[in-house]
Amino acid sequence: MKEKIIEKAKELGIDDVGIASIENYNSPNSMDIHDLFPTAKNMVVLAFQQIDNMESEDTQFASVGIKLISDFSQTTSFQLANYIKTNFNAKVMIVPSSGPITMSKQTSMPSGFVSLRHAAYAAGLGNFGRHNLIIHPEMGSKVMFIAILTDLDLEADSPLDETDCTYCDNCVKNCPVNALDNENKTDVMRCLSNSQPYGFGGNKQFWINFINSTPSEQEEMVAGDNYRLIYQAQALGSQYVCFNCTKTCPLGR
Ligand code: B12
Ligand code: SF4
Ligand code: SF4
Repeated sequence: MKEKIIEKAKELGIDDVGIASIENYNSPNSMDIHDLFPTAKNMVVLAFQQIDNMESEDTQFASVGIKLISDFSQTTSFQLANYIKTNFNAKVMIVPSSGPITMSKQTSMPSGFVSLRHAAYAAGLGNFGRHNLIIHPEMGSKVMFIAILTDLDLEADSPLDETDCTYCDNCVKNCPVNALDNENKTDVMRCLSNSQPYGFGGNKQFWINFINSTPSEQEEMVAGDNYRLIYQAQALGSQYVCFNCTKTCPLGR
């Protein structure tokens, strides 16, 4: 069964696959998987190599790379999930590449229902680096993940004991807002404000300023560049404009 799933994944263009048992998945700050899918036994974790848009100096062009990989991973994971469901008579649920996330006023920190980094670690697809991201043995830091939760019995892979991180500190030194200064903990609010200036925070601030402006100022605001960038980020779903911690990491092909 496991071999057939891996074979199908490769046929769909998925770069790597690992299996994690729910028992081995340990993300203390995320939801209990059984609250989402009570009979879940395993996670089929899928790894996707990022393309090189992130290296472009044009932030909008860099940003669409994430949108492209996200669309591809969403489609192929759906196809693979359907294959598992149909061929092995299993229940399947997909953890998409970003949402859903908790974004309540109380917790303030965005947190995924399921942590794909911890899932990838449990599935043997890599280990944490100094940038708090998973480093894949071949793809290095330029890799993204999706997971399929299933009630199927599958032989789980083992986590990798060692990290490939060389602690060269490129990621730390190149973070424009020092969000990686403290080891094992990204300063989420610093990263968010720098990497997603047209995301939720920028959008909220725009409307607060709008409410406090005169009608003629408001007209100028909605015709201005800032609003156009906010609109585009929401419409395209590509909100990241900083990739420094990923693109300056020398690991990977
Ligand atoms: C919300 C979110 C964000 C938020 C907040 C992140 C956060 N709270 O940790 C913000 C906007 C800041 C963000 C930024 C980025 N993100 Co993001 N993000 C997510 C999302 C949706 C949820 C993450 C989450 O739940 N975190 C909360 C909990 C789980 O984190 P935590 O318990 O505090 O975990 C920390 C510790 O475990 C620690 N840690 C450090 N060392 C070690 C060692 C071990 C052994 C262990 C167990 C843990 C550990 O690392 C964690 C971070 O501090 C995931 C997708 C998903 N569903 O998982 C993508 C995800 C984590 N993001 C991803 C990426 C690529 C990025 C960015 C590079 C964006 C970009 N420009 O492309 C930056 C990188 C920032 C950085 N260097 O940390 C990828 C990571 C891929 C990878 N190779 O690991 C993910 C998995 C998306 C995906 N589908 O692949 N992200
Ligand atoms: S995405 Fe940018 S701001 Fe966020 S941690 Fe990485 S380098 Fe820093
Ligand atoms: S840039 Fe250097 S320190 Fe940062 S994750 Fe990559 S190898 Fe590790």
